[in-house]
Amino acid sequence: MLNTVLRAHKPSFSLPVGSVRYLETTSDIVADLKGRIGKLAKEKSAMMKEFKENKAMAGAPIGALSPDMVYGGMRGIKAMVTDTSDLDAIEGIRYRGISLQQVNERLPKARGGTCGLPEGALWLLLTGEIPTEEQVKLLNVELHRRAYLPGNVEHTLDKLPRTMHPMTQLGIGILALQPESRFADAYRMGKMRKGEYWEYTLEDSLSLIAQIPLVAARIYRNTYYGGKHLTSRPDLDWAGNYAHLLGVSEDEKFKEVTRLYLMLHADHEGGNVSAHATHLVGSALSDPYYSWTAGVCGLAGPLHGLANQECLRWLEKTHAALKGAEPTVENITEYAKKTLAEGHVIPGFGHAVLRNTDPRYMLEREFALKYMKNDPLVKLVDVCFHAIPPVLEATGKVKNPYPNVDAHSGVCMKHYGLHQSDYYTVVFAVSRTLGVVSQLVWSRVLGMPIERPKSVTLDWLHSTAKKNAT
Ligand code: CMX
Repeated sequence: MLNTVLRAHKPSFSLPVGSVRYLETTSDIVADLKGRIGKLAKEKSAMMKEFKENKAMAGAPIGALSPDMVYGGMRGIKAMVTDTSDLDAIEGIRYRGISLQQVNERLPKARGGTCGLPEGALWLLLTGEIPTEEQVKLLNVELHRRAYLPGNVEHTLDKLPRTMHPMTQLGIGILALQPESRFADAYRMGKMRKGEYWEYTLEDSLSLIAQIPLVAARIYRNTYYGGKHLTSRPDLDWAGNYAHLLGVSEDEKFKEVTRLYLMLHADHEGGNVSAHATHLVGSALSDPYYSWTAGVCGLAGPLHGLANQECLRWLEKTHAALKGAEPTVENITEYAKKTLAEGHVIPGFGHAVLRNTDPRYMLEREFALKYMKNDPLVKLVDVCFHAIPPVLEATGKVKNPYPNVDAHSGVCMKHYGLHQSDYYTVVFAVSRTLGVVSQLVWSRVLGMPIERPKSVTLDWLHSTAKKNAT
């Protein structure tokens, strides 16, 4: 059924050390994927065309702009188009209009599993359709075929200091893969027409998705297991194989929680730091490897992706401070107040857009209460769920006092032996690759231009606001 050919590629420019191989794809599943994206593209392109032809529609107001939005991190400014997912302040993230709860229920599962497969989420993000089991199976075959790392990339990763933060290693690893980009190669050689940009972006995206678990697992095994690596299992799905490569647990539930985690974190619309950074860099026609490296650097920030590592640390510190006492709403309330009084945020609570408990948190909570409810940290998370929102509400300034997904993820991972919290954001990044590359493909489908917003000086903002204030 599949007709995929690996061939040695002979590019015209000088290559770094190592064997760079390109994948020439004519597989039925990639053709199927492209066909479905193409079908949706017709519908979406018709909308774009209408904007281009109808000046009144293109210039119609869609919201007012005020100085607090400009100096306030651009909150509330509707300034990007991202079709893959949409974040509702109350319901949480929806992949192509479908709530995460529904996505989890409707996506194909691994044999014996209950969690939607993340590669199914990729299909949904790209095409707007829930894939069949057969499509997900074939997509996995395709991803396994693309799952290799050139020797020079392995060498680069293996030579990094073990003390370097895993996210720094990940950024280097993805950038080291950049010479694999078919998009960059085709652009450089002038052999790609504008209408074909998205197909090359899709090719790179699929390869990057196939490669990133290998990079991430290599970083993990180099950093914490003395460079002893495991080999991929082609019988496993994308996330199950990643869990296997990490090698922390033989428990099938670890594979299942990894599938859940990678499905839940796949996409979070376009304005968050890592997605926006990826989109911005991609808008300069930098290829997916360059673009996602930029996003990964943003994900490494403590107010964004790094929060899940901070979160586990905070829970561990709280657990230690209890000195063996059971967590209660009373003692956790006191501890949370102390954290605030010391001038720290409570990691895992609050959100820039959400105004409710994160549904991703609820799905992880459901899993945790089903499979690990006696774990002391799970018990602590459960008490935090009840104790912390009133403490944050009482500050009078926190817009969303409820937990976000990071408040639960670390505990689920630690339960199965993945306890190195410095590594957590890498797992997040593996998952988020699915969303950001889907967004890149769609930016190229829709022919989005280079981003170049206008900045203003503070003097201009101040004097204009003064003049216009009523
Ligand atoms: N603990 C203490 N204070 C908090 C808080 C928390 N969990 N969440 C918000 N606040 C504070 C803010 O620091 C801000 O204080 P100042 O006015 O003194 O600066 C005030 O409440 C208002 O903030 P906000 O409008 O409610 O939230 P922001 O949009 O500014 O920030 C976020 C959102 C996520 C950075 C913030 O809630 C936070 O720092 N949370 C803890 C870190 C965290 O969990 N990050 C992961 C987020 C998920 C993700 O993006 O992936």
